[in-house]
Amino acid sequence: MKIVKGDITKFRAEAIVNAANKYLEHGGGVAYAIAKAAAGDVYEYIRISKEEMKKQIGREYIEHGEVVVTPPLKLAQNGVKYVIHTVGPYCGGKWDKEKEDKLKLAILGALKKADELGVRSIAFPAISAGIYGCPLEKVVKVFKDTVEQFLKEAKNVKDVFLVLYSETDYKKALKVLKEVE
Ligand code: AR6
Repeated sequence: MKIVKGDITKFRAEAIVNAANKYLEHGGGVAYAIAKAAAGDVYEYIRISKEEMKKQIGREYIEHGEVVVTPPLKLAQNGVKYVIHTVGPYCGGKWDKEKEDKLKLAILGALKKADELGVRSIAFPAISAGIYGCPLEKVVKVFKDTVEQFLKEAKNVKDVFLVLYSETDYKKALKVLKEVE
């Protein structure tokens, strides 16, 4: 697992993960950025996402751990084959075991789907660490633990990246890794 600084919409990986909400509305944050970069028109990507959710899940919302896959459209130019939408917990600054379990499910759901699709490289944003207000340090720690455990049994996924958007978050994330190693 590698931590990198950058914009996930410019990142080269076979799959990129979206930190979505349960309705796949892509109204802000990284979700908006991915929808815009993929389709140009955000509403068009929301429409595609909802249509795929109906087909793949059979409902108009997803639970933590459930994921929806959408085509990369313009992101194909970065080598992206799939966008995998997952929903993390809402924290609002609070953190407890329940949030941790929901975050684990969200990360694992995306990893398992990628593996099933034959993906070798996958990039994640810091799920729930933005608008959903979970502490970045906790998110990074859960991410590292979940990925390491998953990679022991993965068939196809080899490279997992955590893409941090701001310099501050990137530095914080590196510090967490140093502390736990
Ligand atoms: N590349 C990488 N990371 C980014 C980018 C980018 N282009 N843009 C933002 N981030 P957030 P959440 C970081 O709020 O907390 C949306 O409206 C950002 O700095 O996108 O899971 C959804 O539709 C932060 O560290 O996701 C949901 O309603 C991380 O991505 C809600 O927000 C996640 O921030 C989900 O909230």
